[in-house]
Amino acid sequence: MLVYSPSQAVCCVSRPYKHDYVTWAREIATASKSHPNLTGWTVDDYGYDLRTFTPAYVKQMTAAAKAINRSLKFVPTVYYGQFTDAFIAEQIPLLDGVVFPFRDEPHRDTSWTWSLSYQVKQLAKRLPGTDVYLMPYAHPLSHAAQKPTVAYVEAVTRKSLEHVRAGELAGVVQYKLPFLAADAGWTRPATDNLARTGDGRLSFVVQTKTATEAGMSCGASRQVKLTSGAAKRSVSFWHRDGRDTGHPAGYHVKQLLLNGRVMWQRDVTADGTAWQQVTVDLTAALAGATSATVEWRLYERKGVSDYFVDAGVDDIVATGLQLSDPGVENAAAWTAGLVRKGGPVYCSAQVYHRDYGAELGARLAGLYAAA
Ligand SMILES: [Ca+2]
Ligand SMILES: [Ca+2]
Repeated sequence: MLVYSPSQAVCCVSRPYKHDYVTWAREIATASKSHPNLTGWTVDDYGYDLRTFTPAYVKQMTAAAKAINRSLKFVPTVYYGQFTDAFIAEQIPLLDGVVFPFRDEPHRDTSWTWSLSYQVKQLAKRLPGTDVYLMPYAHPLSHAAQKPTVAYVEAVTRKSLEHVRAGELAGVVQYKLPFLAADAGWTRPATDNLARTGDGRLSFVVQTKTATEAGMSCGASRQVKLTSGAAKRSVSFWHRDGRDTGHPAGYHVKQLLLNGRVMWQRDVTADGTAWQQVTVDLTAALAGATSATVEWRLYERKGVSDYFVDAGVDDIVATGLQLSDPGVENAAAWTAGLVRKGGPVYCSAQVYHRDYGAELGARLAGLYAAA
């Protein structure tokens, strides 16, 4: 059971006991006596409200609950950056565990999964003996550039279950997983599909109000085989972004690299805002080679402080090269080759699912059945 914290009052207040958490503790404990599936409760955004949740107050809360049901767990929600040494010393001994929402801190994003294992291992080391429940965002996270996709939630959940098996997490709690057709977010609007064709595209993002530095980048790289005897080798693809010549140039640059060398690049302010096709001839550069790495990348030529961009790539055609999933319809084919350098420049295969809840539910059920 989740109860909102005082700092969330602008949007949400849990009723009827509002911000009286001692009464919440007592009433949830009472309810748990007749509902054995109610085994614990959390306060959302707890780590932002430590002026309310002083050690003395938390002791009152847990004493009220434990007097009724000793086994009811209090596992408040704490973000990665809130696990300070002071929090660990003062708060952790009072708690039965924590819910840890994964959002790629110090950034804020629901497309990038590569920092998850590091953060889980850090917490396991710093909070020995504490039950940590990882919470993947299945519902859009405010101020994140992109909604979580099916492939994203599946990847976070799969990694989390591996950490459960390794004893580094106590469990996984899905944040607002749409479970029934009547739930918010069960389907996604067609306007969420930003692919040129089909449902998927590569996406390269710098979020609003996000600082970057020169040299940061994020790329989607793929190993390709060369078709033997081909007279010509090239890659053509479609690209688009929301910036045109009216916006400042010299910051975000779209690139195609071959074996780490830039073969093509365009500033996002060029080419308007419609899908454009380009063909890059790689014949000479690949003379004598049998395999190669191609990479689509967003590169920061200069750092920005608040300059949103979402650059898409779709409908790749490889000539004289073998590349699977050129239409970017299968996120898993691309995820292993994502490379982020230096900071909050994001890239991902964004594959839209109209029936988000049904598709995600089926994939998660498969993961939990195998766990
Ligand atoms: Ca596509
Ligand atoms: Ca443009």
